Amino acid sequence: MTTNKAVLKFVEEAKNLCKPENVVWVTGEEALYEQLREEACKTGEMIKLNQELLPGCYLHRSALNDVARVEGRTFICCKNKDDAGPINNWMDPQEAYAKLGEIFDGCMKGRTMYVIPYSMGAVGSKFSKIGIEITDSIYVVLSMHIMTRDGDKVLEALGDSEDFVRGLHSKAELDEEKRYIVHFPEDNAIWSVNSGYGGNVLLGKKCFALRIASYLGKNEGWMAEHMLIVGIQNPQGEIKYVAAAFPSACGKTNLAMLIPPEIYKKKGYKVWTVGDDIAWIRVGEDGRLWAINPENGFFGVAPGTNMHSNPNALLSTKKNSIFTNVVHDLDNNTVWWEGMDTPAPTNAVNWRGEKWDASKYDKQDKSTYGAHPNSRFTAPTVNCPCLSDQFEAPNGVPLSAIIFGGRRAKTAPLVYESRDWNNGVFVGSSMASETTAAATGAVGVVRRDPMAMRPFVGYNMADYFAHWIEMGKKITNKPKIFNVNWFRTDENGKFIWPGFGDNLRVLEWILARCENKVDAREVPIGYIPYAKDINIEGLSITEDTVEDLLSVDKETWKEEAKGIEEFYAQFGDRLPKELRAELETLKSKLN
Ligand code: OXD
Ligand code: MN
Repeated sequence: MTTNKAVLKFVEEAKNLCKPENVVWVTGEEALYEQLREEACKTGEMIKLNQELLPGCYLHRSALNDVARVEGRTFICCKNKDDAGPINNWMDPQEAYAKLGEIFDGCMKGRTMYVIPYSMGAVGSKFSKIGIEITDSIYVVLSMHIMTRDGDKVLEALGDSEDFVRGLHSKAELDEEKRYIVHFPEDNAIWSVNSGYGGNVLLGKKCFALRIASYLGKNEGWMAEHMLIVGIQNPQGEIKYVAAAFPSACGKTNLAMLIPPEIYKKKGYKVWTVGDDIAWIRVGEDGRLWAINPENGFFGVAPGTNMHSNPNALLSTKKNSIFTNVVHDLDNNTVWWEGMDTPAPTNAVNWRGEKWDASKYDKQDKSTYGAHPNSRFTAPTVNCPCLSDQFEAPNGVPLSAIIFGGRRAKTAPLVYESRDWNNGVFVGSSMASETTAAATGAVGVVRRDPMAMRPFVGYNMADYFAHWIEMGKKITNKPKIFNVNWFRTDENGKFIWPGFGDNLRVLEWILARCENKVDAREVPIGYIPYAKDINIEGLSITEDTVEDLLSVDKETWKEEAKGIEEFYAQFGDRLPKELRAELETLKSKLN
């Protein structure tokens, strides 16, 4: 426990509102987690898996109506509606407190309220920030234990300070109609109710480390980004770090844990994971950008993860992990999902908790799936075989490059480099991708997703763009900004680029550009590689295919420029003039 008055007041107020039967503080002692695991297994909230094959691992099933983030029910509640901007849902803070207050009132009757002190970033580092999450869900307590640094050591680091994010969560009745994920950036507070799905309830992640932190970053002069951080070690042993933003489910975790192709391995290339989802980025004393991963675990999408696509992610889940909404293999009490490289179990239960017949599986028919397409694992970062030795570095790692990307079948080339910082911000601001299963709503529709932050900016997106432009003025030693697209398709809709580990070939070009070791060709959208400079040794594609992958079709891009202009229109005068100018430059270069 603590004597911190602000923490005690926060807990007291939550107690008075939610009226739990009792209150348990998460101290960090293993005995408490063990007791909670046992309790969750008794009530059916979790299933203990085969402890020989998967030590410390559990299976959880969410409610059927509660399997993804709910962007339509996610709100930014600041006093002035314009400060939330045209992309976010907005609610007046007083109205939100009143409306949710009613839902929270008495919602924990007969239940235990858990108080989780947690740190985003290494405990005590000046890069880190502290949160307290109050919840009535054991699943949340145990998942936060994996995803963050939690317990008494965090309260010690907090001391008497009032500087912590106040997070209140209740699964309440899991009522979809009363489900709200609400942020109060001006009060450093998050209220989440009627959901039990990770992205809505593990408040340290999207809610704090992106939405609230992006707001704090704007005010304090740093950046909270939806980016992986990865280190590439060359045969000389030098490691260069890049941060990359992709919309949800574009293979971010795969890139963060990339396995070099054989020929690269032989030469001595290695890849080190710092983070797979979120980066907090500051300007260092040396004028470079430095990034930390504020999380302590991976909340990865299970389907498609296998020993070929991402062995490091799969191996990360082999102990002390929680699986949500995957297939339960009853024969050996383990888990399975679509895209696993072992045969489907014959005696199994699907994510809905029903007996599952794998032989009826039909890709076109979701009702036949064993695992939910957005089923997840929560795995400790320490399990990752390629975890960077800089993972705990209090000041993070220096960035050589920032990479944006998305899923574009035709428009964007395999890779291009922006002309300078502001042009790079333009590239990030106009990013687009096809929607995926990570968020509820239509799948396969193209949507603009600036810096992959569309669902995660805690204030007006136009001001967020302005913040990027402002940051550029402070970085004396700027990383270069690139855009990649692994997802170009041929006339049959097949991916042209092999992707996965072979993406290292593109990263190699990017790093060579950062060190001025390779030339590039100027095209209207920026600089692209000469095809010969993308190493295709050992691949079955030819230099002509690379030429194709790098092609920039002016007519397609004129359409793209129109799309950007339409997207920008909603920001009105708040859009930074620098971005307007970049758009005009693009248009004139295309003519
Ligand atoms: C996620 C996401 O990381 O949806 O879960 O971006
Ligand atoms: Mn994400």
